[in-house]
This record gives sequence, structure tokens and C-alpha cells, in this order.
Amino acid sequence: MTINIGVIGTGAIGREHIRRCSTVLQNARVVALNDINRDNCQQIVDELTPEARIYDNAIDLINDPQVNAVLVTSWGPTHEAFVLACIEAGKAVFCEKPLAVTAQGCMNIVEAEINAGRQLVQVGFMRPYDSGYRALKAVIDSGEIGEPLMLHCAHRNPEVGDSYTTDMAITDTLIHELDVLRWLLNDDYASVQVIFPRKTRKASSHLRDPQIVLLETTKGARIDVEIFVNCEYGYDIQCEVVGESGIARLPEPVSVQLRSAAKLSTTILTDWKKRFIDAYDVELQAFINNVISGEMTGPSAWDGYAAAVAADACVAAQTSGGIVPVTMPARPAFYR
Ligand code: NAI
Ligand code: ISE
Repeated sequence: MTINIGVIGTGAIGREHIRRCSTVLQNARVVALNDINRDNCQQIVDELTPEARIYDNAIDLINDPQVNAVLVTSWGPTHEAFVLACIEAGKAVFCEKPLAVTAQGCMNIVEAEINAGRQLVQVGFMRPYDSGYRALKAVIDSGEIGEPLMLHCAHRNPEVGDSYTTDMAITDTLIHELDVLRWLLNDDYASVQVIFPRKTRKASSHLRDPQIVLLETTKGARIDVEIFVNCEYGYDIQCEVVGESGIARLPEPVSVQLRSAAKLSTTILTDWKKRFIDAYDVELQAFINNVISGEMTGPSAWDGYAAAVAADACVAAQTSGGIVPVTMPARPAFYR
């Protein structure tokens, strides 16, 4: 069976996902494209998907009976309306993070999905599909390091554009940690705080960079996450879990060890597209498989909501400087 996919948003990650649907993954083909910038779609038709039809209106794409499932890879503020339209049309939808830009927006999606009576949404949180994070979770779940007590994490990008703002360090960047850490620990957040260290001279004048986010989970584990989006040297994701009887670390991406010019070295990646390339492949193949089987198994609308609730608290904490509680309603039985 081949799933006909429509893609809304053909920028950086849209293009990557179209490439993987067209050249890497099984049982899917991209048949429909939409972007407010039509040239983006035309370029993709010319280079990757000669048979795909370009739609001037995203809602027409969603409602086309030829389209079996939709990828939403447009800008974050557009996600909520497109996902709601997919649910209304009864179509499976893979939505890039964030599911919506506010917790209320995510809750609107959760409620629409519950009213529709079946799960249709997968959120593009790819880290739970990364082999390194999966290995780390297996060690934690085995009990080998005892109960997790503290986590030290870092999310570093070499640079960001001028349009990147201080709150995006949370809503665009930390959101990956907010998702993957609750999955890793099988826990939720109780409170958050944000601290601003000395600012790097490499950041634009309006951006506070770096930032340290302190999270407390409901079981009492303490997490520090350094967000540093102008670190210059590479795209570097770190996670160390300190347990009662040992420490487990996220593995580094595979890189040949080089002995040369009196130095021992390995390469550090600089591009997020490469750091999680396998995880993106696996998450999207899982979505396609789920569409075929009719059962969604990946990060759900509820996971998108949980990350957004914590993100809202972090953004409030950026302004207040204090400790902000995270209040989550109980998980509906629908998502158990
Ligand atoms: P981008 O700016 O490169 O592409 C976004 C595209 O959406 C643009 O082509 C733009 O014209 C289009 N667009 C905007 N409004 C639209 C509308 N109303 N209808 C149709 N198209 C519209 O941005 P990028 O980096 O591709 O990010 C897109 C989304 O993917 C964001 O939500 C971002 O957070 C997420 N993302 C996720 C990553 C991950 O690691 N999972 C990595 C990078 C981005
Ligand atoms: C980007 O949108 C992503 O999702 C990347 O994975 C992340 O590392 C980066 O900081 C975001 O801007």
C-alpha cells in the first residue's frame, strides 16, 4: 500500500521530509504541496517530486480525496489551524514541533481529536526515535543506575538568524528537551526557572544567549539545560543522567577518531539536519506505518500539549526570574 502525502510548508524541514519520503522511506509518495511562497513548491516539483500538484490553498490540499495523510511543516503559528482542519477532514497528520505556539492551542487540538474519537496526530518530536536516546532510556529503565536524581543537558547551535528571539530559545529549541526528557524519565514537570548568565558578544542585541533552564520533575529529579544558540563551534546535544548508583550519558554521534598533526580528534557536526538524520527517517517511517495500520504510536497531541505547558511556564519564568509552577491536568484515558 502506498500513502499519498500532502505537504504544507516547503522550507528547510519540509524539503528534508519530502526528500526522505521520495528517496529513503517505504510506502509513501508526495502528491500535493502548498506554501505561501509558491516558488518553494515549484523548486521541489522540479527537483524532487515531478508528479506533485501545487495547491494555492492549504485547506484545499487537506480536503483533496487523493491526499491520504498530511505533513505540516510550515511556520509554528500556522500549525494549529492546519492540524484542526486535518482532524475535521478525518486525515492523519504529522505536525512539526511545536504542535501549536501556546498550550491552549495544543489543548484545542487535543479536544478536537478526542471529539473525533480516534488519534490522528503525530508531533514531530524526533528524539525519542534517536538510537542514542533510546539506548539511554533502556539503561535508565533497566535500573542499572538506580533512580535518576539529576540531569545535566545542553542544546547548542552554532548560530541563529536575527529573527530568533529570546523566547524562541524555549518555544523553538528547548521544546525538544521538554519532550524528550519527560519521555526519558517517564515523568512530568513540577516547576521551572530560567537564569541568564553573562551574554555572549556573538548574539544579536535583542537576544539573551546563553540561558540556563532549571526544571524540577514531579518525582523530584532536578534538570539543568543549557541553551546556547550562538556557540559557534557546532551543533551539540548533551544529556547526562546521574542516578543513585551510576551515571549514563547520551552517546556522541559516530565519528572516526583521527590521530594527526600531534592531535587526537573527532568531528563535531554543525547542522541539526545531520545530527538527527536517522531519527527523522525513523519517525516519519513510523508515521507512514501508523497511517497504514490505523494506529498512532508516536509523540501524541497530548505530548505536544505537555511540552507546551512547560514551555509557557519557562517563558513566564524568563520574565519573572522566579520559580514558576507547571500545572498539568491528568492525562485523559484517550491517550493512555
Ligand atoms: P522555514 O522558514 O525554512 O520554512 C517554513 C515554510 O513554511 C516556508 O517556506 C514558509 O513560506 C511556509 N509557510 C509559512 N506560513 C505558511 C502558510 N500559512 N501556509 C503555507 N506555508 C507557509 O522553517 P523550518 O526551519 O522549515 O521550520 C518549519 C517548522 O519545522 C517550524 O515549526 C520549526 O520549529 C520546525 N522544525 C523542526 C525541526 C526538528 O528538529 N524537528 C528542525 C527545524 C524546524
Ligand atoms: C530548530 O527549529 C530545531 O528544531 C532544531 O532541532 C533545534 O536544534 C534548533 O534550535 C531549532 O531552531
